[in-house]
Amino acid sequence: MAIKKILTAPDPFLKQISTPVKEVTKDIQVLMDDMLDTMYDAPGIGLAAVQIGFPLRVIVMDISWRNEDGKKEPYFFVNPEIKVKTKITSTYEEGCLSVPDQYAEIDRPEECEVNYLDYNGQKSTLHAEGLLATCIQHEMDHLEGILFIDYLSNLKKNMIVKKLIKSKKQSSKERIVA
Ligand code: GNR
Ligand code: NI
Repeated sequence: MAIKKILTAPDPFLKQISTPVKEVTKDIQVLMDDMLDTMYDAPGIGLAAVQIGFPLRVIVMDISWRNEDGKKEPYFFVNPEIKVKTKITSTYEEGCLSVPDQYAEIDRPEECEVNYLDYNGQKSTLHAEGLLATCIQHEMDHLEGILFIDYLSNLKKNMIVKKLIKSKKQSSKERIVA
């Protein structure tokens, strides 16, 4: 169990296409455990392996743990593939741990069906709707090197990227002073 550093835009590492996992080995399970710790600590509701420096097709999610009852319901996805998605879209205000403190409304298919391997390497299918559907599609974009800001106009995207670069410079200065 370990908390890893989350890479942030415009790091070119986040732009790459992640590689399928051959087999869900103990190493992959350890990676998933570390991803979950990192996600809960951040805090976030999803994380793709590439965000902590492993460009593999692995995602963890838990959209329920910040509810009142605080019960954790983690989902693990290895080699996920979207099989069906609805033409009807819904809009959510999205954020991303790799795009800190920036939010934007994004349209995505309202429902989708995903095939994947679970934590134990078993083939599974998930029918997702609402926030779950939005989140899995956001995470699957990470596997293709896509961030939610890529859906915005160039103007909006450039403004966000400039802010991110500025705050990165600022925090590295603070590290030198400290
Ligand atoms: O924590 C997160 N919240 C979120 C909110 C709306 C849509 C998508 C997300 S995913 C994000 C965590 C993250 O960056 N995962 O890649
Ligand atoms: Ni993200």
